[in-house]
Amino acid sequence: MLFRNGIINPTEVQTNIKMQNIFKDTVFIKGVLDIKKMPIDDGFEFVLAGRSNAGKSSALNCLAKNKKLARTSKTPGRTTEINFFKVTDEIKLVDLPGYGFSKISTDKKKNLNILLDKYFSTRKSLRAAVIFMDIRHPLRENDVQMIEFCNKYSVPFISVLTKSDKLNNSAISKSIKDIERKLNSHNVIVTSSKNDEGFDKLSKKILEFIE
Ligand SMILES: Nc1nc2c(ncn2[C@@H]2O[C@H](COP(=O)(O)OP(=O)(O)OP(=O)(O)O)[C@@H](O)[C@H]2O)c(=O)[nH]1
Ligand SMILES: [Mg+2]
Repeated sequence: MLFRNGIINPTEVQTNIKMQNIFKDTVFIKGVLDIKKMPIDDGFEFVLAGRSNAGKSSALNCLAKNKKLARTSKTPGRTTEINFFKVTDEIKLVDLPGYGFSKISTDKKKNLNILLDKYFSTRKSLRAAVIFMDIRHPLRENDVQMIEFCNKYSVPFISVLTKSDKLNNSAISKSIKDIERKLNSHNVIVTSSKNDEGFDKLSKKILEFIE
């Protein structure tokens, strides 16, 4: 990896990143509800957003090939803090509590919104948001708000349709077409955590944001 003069060869770093599953050694750092307690703002950070129960934490586990990494649940509202995960020394994933969960108190929702506003507006390492949507109920009002939120802070977003195992192939194709049309040809990635599908594509897409 080092040239003889001690300089890192960037082409070789990129090749290594592409050849291995870079997410395989991902570990939990901490969960926070206070911007001051967030890990140091360096490297490249990717935030996992979406409605409660969309499958964000399950997707994180599939990327890392580790079912025990992030807690998942049938009951919406499983993730309650902003959870930071270290992928490598340079890359972090941030698993957010889901939006659209009615049982969270109004005060908690308000605090979370303020925190996310601060996070999106100040976090220098934030490279992109991955927005997860259940393929059966995509682009709900909250998802559109999330996309507008990303646009407001000039944070690029990656759209992911989850739970493709719940639909047949023709319904999947129809859904993709419909959403891509609504998003002005913005490409979507289709995944199934149950069948472990679509995560190589998602992994590649995330890495495109790392220069
Ligand atoms: N069939 C199927 N179920 C899935 C898939 N992904 C997630 N689930 C299930 O959906 C439920 C919610 O998954 P989570 O990963 O906890 O969802 P989340 O978006 O992190 O939810 P919050 O933490 O509440 O915001 C769990 O019961 C998962 O097993 C999928 O691709 N296929
Ligand atoms: Mg979760």
